[in-house]
Amino acid sequence: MTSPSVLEKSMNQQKINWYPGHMLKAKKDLAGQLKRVDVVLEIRDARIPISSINKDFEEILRHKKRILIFNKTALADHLVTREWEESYRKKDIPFLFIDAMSKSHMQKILPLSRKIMQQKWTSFRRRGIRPPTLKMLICGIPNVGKSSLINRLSGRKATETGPTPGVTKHQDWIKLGNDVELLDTPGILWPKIEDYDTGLRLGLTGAIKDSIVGTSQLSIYLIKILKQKLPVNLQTFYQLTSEDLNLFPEDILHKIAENRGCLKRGGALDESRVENLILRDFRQGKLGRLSFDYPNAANEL
Ligand SMILES: Nc1nc2c(ncn2[C@@H]2O[C@H](COP(=O)(O)OP(=O)(O)OP(=O)(O)O)[C@@H](O)[C@H]2O)c(=O)[nH]1
Ligand SMILES: [Mg+2]
Repeated sequence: MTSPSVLEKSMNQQKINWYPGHMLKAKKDLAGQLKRVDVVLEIRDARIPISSINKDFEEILRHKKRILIFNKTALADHLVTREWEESYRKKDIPFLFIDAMSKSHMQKILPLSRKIMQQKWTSFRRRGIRPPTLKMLICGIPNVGKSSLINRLSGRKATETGPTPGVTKHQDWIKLGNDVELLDTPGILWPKIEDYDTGLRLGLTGAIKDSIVGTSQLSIYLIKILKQKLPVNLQTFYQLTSEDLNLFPEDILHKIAENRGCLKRGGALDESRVENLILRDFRQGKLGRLSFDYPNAANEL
């Protein structure tokens, strides 16, 4: 079993930053809007379909029409994504695997939402009532691409986006033509992340601030996974030798620092610089497509 010590320690030390009041408020605000919306788009990260589940949503959204949207598929291992699609096909919930950077993926969302509303709208029409505006709420963990998706759907910069979690601070209704409205909401996590791997996966994919988990932990964890899953990419991208790959992750990080000249004045290795470098390379997709959660029973990497 993995020791939860460091992650827990860093989270406990920073409790104030960890579950800020605005997340609790965001959860209440979300629940408060549900009566007004027809369909909820719950966005998850395609690289971590399990770790990006906020169980609080299960409770809040249990009576709502919901579509699960797994975003950032262009960064996920496509074979693993295919397995996930297979597994979701067996479940009784509409879902889409998309990438908000791809225009063509966007075209599936509105037709699916309208299809979900069809029965209700048909009964409206039968009674001579014009179906009202389709109102959709977009929710999910932080930094998963909620606002990017809204911008893509609306074809303009309707809402702010950014690479760090917590960019959207308030709810915001965005009009899409004459008959659709989308509600952007702040990202929400749950108060206590019990599982060590879940915390690190949320950290690596950007849902939790680096300062909370720590760039040292994140980069070591990432190297461990890259060693197993994408050793060739790791080796070639950072000009490592095949012997280097047999080293411990901490030592591989040092090799990368040497190769990339991450040095402090005086020549010592600049650990924080190399940690940030590898995290940035990974997040920009330069190290290859990587999935962390698997649909089969053994979810371990
Ligand atoms: N590669 C890739 N990057 C994406 C995708 N969707 C969003 N991003 C990037 O992910 C980061 C977060 O996007 P946002 O749209 O701000 O995410 P959010 O869920 O609204 O985040 P919060 O408002 O902080 O909760 C930005 O840097 C986006 O450019 C995607 O599908 N693929
Ligand atoms: Mg946002």
